[in-house]
Amino acid sequence: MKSSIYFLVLLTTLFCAKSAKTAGSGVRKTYLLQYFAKVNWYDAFLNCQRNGLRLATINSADEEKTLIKIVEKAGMKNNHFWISAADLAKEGRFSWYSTGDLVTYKNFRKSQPDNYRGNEHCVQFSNIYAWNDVRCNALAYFICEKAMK
Ligand SMILES: [Ca+2]
Repeated sequence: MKSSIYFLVLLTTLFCAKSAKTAGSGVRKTYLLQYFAKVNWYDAFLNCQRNGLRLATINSADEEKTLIKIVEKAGMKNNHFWISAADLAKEGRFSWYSTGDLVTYKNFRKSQPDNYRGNEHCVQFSNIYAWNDVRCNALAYFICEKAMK
C-alpha cells in the first residue's frame, strides 16, 4: 500500500513519466522519462535527486534496448535525453555521476565522443542517434531511474 501511494506521488510530481523494468546487470530498475521541460545536465541531475531518484545509467545493451522501447512507446523517438555519464573530472574518462561508477558499457554514435570545441562533457542518449557528448549547459529532456529492491 505504502509503495503504491509513493508511486502515485511520484507520477504527480514527475509529469509525463514513463517507466519500465529492466533486468540488466542484475539490478532491477525503473526508468522514468522526463519530458515536461528541457533543462541542462546539472538541473536534470538535481531534479532526479530531489525526487528520490537518480539520473539514468545504462549498463548493458539489454538495458539500452529496454530504454529504447520506453522512448518509442512514449512517442519521443526523435529526442535527446540526458543520462548521468560525464567526463567533467577528467577529459575522456566517462563516469556515471549518479553512482560514481566508471562507464564500462558504451554506445557512442560514430565519431563520438568528440569533445567538440573542447567543451562537451555531458552525455545525451537518443534512441536513433545513440550517445553523444554535448555541452553540459545545453537543454534536453532527461531520464531518471529508480533501483528496485
Ligand atoms: Ca559530441
